[in-house]
Amino acid sequence: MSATFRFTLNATDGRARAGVISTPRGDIRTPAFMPVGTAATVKAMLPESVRATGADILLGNTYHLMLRPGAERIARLGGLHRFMNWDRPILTDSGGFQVMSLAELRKLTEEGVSFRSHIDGSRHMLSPETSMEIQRLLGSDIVMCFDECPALPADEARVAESMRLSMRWAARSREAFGDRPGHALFGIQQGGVTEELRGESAEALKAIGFDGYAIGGLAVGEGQEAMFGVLDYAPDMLPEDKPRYLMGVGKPDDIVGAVGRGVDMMDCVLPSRSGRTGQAFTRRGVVNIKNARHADDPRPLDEDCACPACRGYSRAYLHHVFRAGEIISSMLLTWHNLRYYQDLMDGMRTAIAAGDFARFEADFHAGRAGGDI
Ligand code: PRF
Ligand code: ZN
Repeated sequence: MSATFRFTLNATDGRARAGVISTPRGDIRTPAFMPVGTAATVKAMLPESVRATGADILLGNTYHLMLRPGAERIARLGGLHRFMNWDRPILTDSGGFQVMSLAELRKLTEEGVSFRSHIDGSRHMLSPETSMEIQRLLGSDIVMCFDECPALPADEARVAESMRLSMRWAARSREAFGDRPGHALFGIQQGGVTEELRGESAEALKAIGFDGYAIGGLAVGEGQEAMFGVLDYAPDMLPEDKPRYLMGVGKPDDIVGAVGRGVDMMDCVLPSRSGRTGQAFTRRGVVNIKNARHADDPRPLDEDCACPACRGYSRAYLHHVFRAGEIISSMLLTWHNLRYYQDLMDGMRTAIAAGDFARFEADFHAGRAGGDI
């Protein structure tokens, strides 16, 4: 690992951890939530607004950006940071997961995945080598290994075979990534919900050596109980002195449970996507702003939130602009949801530093138990 990319663990409380990932583009306070900026934008938000919610890092997607507008074009225009006007750290996912969920006519071989674009039907190939090259062209600060995430339900033999392919791809990703000071490469553990396979995957990744370790293959339909079951052992299989990233998670209670089990980083489309469908996360639970009972409600979405949507607008207004299909509805609800997620992370970081995480978790669940909001 380069001296310019460093993880410092500042406090632990039970299995929960608080620290800082230092990068040349700025610090990432952990536990960290990464808003998703798939197409070089966090939808409905200006980058400075995303920063104002408290985000230290964004997630971008190799799959979408290679198809549109193209990695070479972004490189010619000065890289993804410059292109989207976000100068802080960016983590990019490697594309394999998105190919499997979005692309058409996929063909998986030892070499990689060939597929047709879901946008225009054009043919493409992703492999560990091409994924590393695209993420280099984008200028990503944290590059993810090229992996395969089996669709669930899948039998254990299929999950084992897929995990072993991902581990061979992890070695090829490491080799193709090379030595890039200031940039990090994260491995991705697979193995479904089988402890032995998770262990085998962790050993394979540690033998290769990465700057951080992701837990992949979860939140793919197994349910929270099964996911927490895996998180009861999976983070402890990974190096203590490197960041641990749970990919594609999750709802607020998933996030609190994951942090309590030793996860340092997460990403999810939920706060931004829900903002566009009228769903708001609050300290007292989920509010569906389209519901008629908000039509005359002068209260803010969340009394304890300092975001622009809660400081300046009533539920009645938010209900009206959502029903009217006004663009400001997506802007305000996305801002609120991202702020809620970042406040949640900040609360956890503070609680871990104070040795108070158990109380934080109890208060979090009690606050949401209130019923009708
Ligand atoms: N692998 C990659 N990206 C991902 C996942 C994975 O397993 C998941 C699973 N929740 C989300 N995003 N590369
Ligand atoms: Zn708010």
